[in-house]
This record gives sequence, C-alpha cells and structure tokens, in this order.
Amino acid sequence: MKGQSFVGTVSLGINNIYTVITDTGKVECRIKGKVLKGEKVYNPLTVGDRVEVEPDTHDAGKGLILKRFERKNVFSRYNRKRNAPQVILANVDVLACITSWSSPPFRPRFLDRVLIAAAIGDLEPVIIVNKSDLSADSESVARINIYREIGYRVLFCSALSGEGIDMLREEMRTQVWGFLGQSGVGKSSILNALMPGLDAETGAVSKKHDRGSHTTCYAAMFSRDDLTLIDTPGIREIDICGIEAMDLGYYFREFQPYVGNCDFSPCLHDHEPGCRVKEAVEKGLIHPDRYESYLRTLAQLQGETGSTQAKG
Ligand SMILES: Nc1nc2c(ncn2[C@@H]2O[C@H](COP(=O)(O)OP(=O)(O)OP(=O)(O)O)[C@@H](O)[C@H]2O)c(=O)[nH]1
Ligand SMILES: [Mg+2]
Ligand SMILES: [Zn+2]
Repeated sequence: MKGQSFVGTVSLGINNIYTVITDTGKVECRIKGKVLKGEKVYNPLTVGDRVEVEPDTHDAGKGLILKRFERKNVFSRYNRKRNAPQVILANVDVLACITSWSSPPFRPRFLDRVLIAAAIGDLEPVIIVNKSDLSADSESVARINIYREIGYRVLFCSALSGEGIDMLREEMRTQVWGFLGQSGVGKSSILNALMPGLDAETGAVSKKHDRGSHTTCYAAMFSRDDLTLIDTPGIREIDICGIEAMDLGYYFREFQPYVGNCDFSPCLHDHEPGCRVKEAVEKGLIHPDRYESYLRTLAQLQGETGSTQAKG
C-alpha cells in the first residue's frame, strides 16, 4: 500500500539523491522512474524546487519524487560541457548577487551577466558588496554607483567585521534568499555570520591569483528562525541562455527608454544606423562599460565567442 503523498522543498541534491524538507522533517528522495526525464536540461531538479513526494512505507525517512511543481522563478546558465541549460536555484523571493570590494576584485562584467540571468529567470536582484572592511579602488566605487543609478538596490556588509549583517538579517526576514556570486566573495561567510554556529565551510582567496578556491561544492538551503537562504557554489563564468540575441537589450534596465525606438526593427543595437541605444551611449546616458557588457553578451548569444569569464 502506498502512503499519502506530500509536498516539500528540495534543500540539497547530490548524485540524484534529493533532500526534501517537509512540515514534519527531512526526507531523502530519488526521482520516480521516468518522471522529469523528458526535459533537455542538465539537472531536472534544483534547490528550492517544490516537489510532490510519495513516502516509502517501509522507511519514513525515504521517498520518491513524483513531480515538480511549476517554478515561480529560476536562475539558469548555459552549461557548455553538457550543451544544456543548468538551473542553479529556484523559487526565491530575492536573489542576492554577492560581490566583494576586493579579494577577489569587483568584476562588473560578471555582475552584469548575473543581473541579465536574474531578469530572464524573473528574479528580484539585490546587489550585496561584501568585505566592506577592505578598501576599494575609486573605479569600483564609481562602477557600483552606476548600478544604483540604474535602479538596483545595493547593500554593503562585512562578514568579517559584522558590519551590515544585522541590517541584512532584517531585510531577509520571512523571505527566501538565494546567494550567488564568484568564488571567494564570501557567500558562505555571510551565511555563517547570519546563522552563528552553523560553520559552513569557507576557503581562503588565493594570494597569487586573487580568486576564490571553490570551497562550497553543492547548493544547499538553510533555515533558522525566520531566515531561509540558499548558498551556492562560486560560479566562474555565465553563459546566458533562454533568450534570443535580438531581445538582449530588454534585460539592461537603463536601455528601456531606447530599445523599442530604433530605426531598424529588430535592432541588435550593434552596427545599425539610427540606433537609439548607441545614441544614448554617445550622449553619456548609458555607461560605455555597460554597453560593452551588452556587446560581449550579444556576441556570446550569437555564438561568436565563448562566455565572458569573471575577467574585466
Ligand atoms: N576581509 C574579509 N574577508 C572575508 C569577508 N567575508 C569572507 N571573507 C574571506 O573570504 C574568503 C572566502 O570566503 P567564502 O565564504 O568561502 O567565499 P564563498 O563566496 O562562499 O566562496 P565559494 O564557496 O568558493 O564560492 C575566506 O577566507 C573568508 O574568510 C569579509 O567581509 N572581509
Ligand atoms: Mg561558499
Ligand atoms: Zn538599436
């Protein structure tokens, strides 16, 4: 006899074994038979997914996943090795795009890619600049200000000194947050600062290469009191997927007044004459570096170049 099925949230997935959190505790699950096999994706389930589970009648701690409920939002990137989209997390109220002032250096082009993927996946982004205890170069400060000017929320904190952590905790109450960013920016350190005693593993930033050591290996959901967040492994590169090249301009917030008004339609805002986006760049209404980010991502979508790594 089968037990009564129930609904839960995937909090961890390793080697096709998923931990599902339910009202009554954690259940270790596999996906039942061919369920979810039809989709051409790298991973059929991700942390944050809501699923229906059939309990194992012989073992209360085990079950089978019968279906995945529709996602309200999702963060994905294109996985070139597998030639398919890879879903990194789903169903969060806020996507924290975590960066650091330095060590590793602030990488606006990488952040631009995160923000594009967030917009495609219908996620509400907040930019978090960690390591506020370290000094920042004036270029990074100016670049961060641009994100504010174009309407992104930017929060500052230091997992090390504790500055800004109480404010972050206040912001996060009763919502589910996803933490995303390059390795070494301090995602797991912020998690530890928010949930003292959790002791999630953190790893030093390489002095030689000034980049993180890819310490966190799996995305995982953590809950305590009224905080719930998903910590994820550091991402080295983001290839955008799920949109056509000609729609990319719609994912740059400050392009919005111009994208629909070019002389050519559709316009790639690249080499076309009478392009309102290019005019706005020339007039200083769009920052040239954001436009450069646009052009590089456009080239990636057109298959001309690989992904922009966390460089530049
Ligand atoms: N100075 C300073 N160092 C910090 C701060 N937060 C984290 N670190 C250090 O930065 C390094 C990387 O921190 P992690 O928390 O492991 O970074 P992560 O983003 O989780 O990295 P991955 O798991 O590899 O993606 C560690 O040595 C931390 O001690 C901070 O606010 N200030
Ligand atoms: Mg980590
Ligand atoms: Zn145009």
